[in-house]
Amino acid sequence: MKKGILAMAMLCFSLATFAQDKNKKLTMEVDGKCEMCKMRIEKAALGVPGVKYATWDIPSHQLSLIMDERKTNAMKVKTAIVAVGHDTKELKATQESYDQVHPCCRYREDNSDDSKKH
Ligand SMILES: [Cu+2]
Repeated sequence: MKKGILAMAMLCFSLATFAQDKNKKLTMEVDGKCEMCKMRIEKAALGVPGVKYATWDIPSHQLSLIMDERKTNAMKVKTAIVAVGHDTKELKATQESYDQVHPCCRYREDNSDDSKKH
């Protein structure tokens, strides 16, 4: 009985270790428009302790990350990104944070009438 519990504990431990990759690669969708958004998004992502690499692709809106899962997780990165005003799929920026982005970066107004802006 005791051996069984020990084996289970060891199995759980090894699974947990396996699940926590120190160089975990992942991509997530982040809304944005331009080079300025790219810099803002990457800076926010890299500002999260444990994030080693972050690059955001303008046309695809994909943020590619390499992170130490023992130190951080996708949710923390998303929280940092919405804090600077960029929406992710699961988490949206508050109106307040969104209002802080540069007017040319107002990605939410993409579908509005362009003729009014120019
Ligand atoms: Cu921008």
